Amino acid sequence: MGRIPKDHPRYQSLITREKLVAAGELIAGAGLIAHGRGEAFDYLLGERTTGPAHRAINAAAGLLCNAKRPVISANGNTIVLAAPAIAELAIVIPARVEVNLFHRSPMRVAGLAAILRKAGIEPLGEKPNFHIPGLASERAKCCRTGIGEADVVLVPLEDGDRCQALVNLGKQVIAIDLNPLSRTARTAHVTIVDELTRCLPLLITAVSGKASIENEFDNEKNLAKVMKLMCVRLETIQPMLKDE
Ligand code: PTJ
Repeated sequence: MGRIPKDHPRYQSLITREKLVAAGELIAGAGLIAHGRGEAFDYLLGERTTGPAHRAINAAAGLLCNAKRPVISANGNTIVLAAPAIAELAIVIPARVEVNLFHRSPMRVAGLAAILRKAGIEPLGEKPNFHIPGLASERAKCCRTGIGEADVVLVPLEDGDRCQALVNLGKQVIAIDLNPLSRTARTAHVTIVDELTRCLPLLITAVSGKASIENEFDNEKNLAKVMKLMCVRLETIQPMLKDE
């Protein structure tokens, strides 16, 4: 990892990038691109957890606490950036964690599962025996006792096709995605538009307090509020830039 001066104004952001790069082949090439896209949307949010994100976190906690078979689906970016928080969340819910990759290879699955084991949980995913119908990508491969039989699935950094396939299978889907315009964000039942490592501790706290179910939660309306916040932020930044 290259040396990053601690007083760099974007120290945390640079450390996160280095972490992804240092993970080598455990991160898909496309995972680096996905991270950059996430960063761009996070700028528009002001790099903070917004009100709509807090509401989505509560709605997600309600779903997870009341699920019979909750599963957290974890990909390369999620595990490399947040394995300890994913493990903690899985323990407090409690839920199973399944390694499920878009760019699947035995080496990546084994390496990522090992990181989760080090974080204290035994993940599923290394021996898939279930196929998500209607999905051509490698992400269709999963475990019957995990994603296959889950009633609620948490999918951080999901791709749109699989999110739709999980919804078609009758699962309640919770997405974490900084892009409120993505197909995943619009297809999931609850979308937390927030940065993964920022919102996981909040989700753990909400689950620990056994958050009340947000029956009133409307994903479409909540996403519209997020986009409104982004527009307001751009409008308020613009005059500031003109003054410079
Ligand atoms: O590890 P694999 O093989 O399963 O591949 C994982 C990636 C991320 C490559 C795969 O799932 C993928 O291609 O995802 P997408 O379709 O690029 O979508 C990723 C979404 O996550 C984008 O909408 C990003 O804005 C968003 N995102 C990226 N980083 C973060 C994020 N959202 C929350 N927190 C982040 N740190």
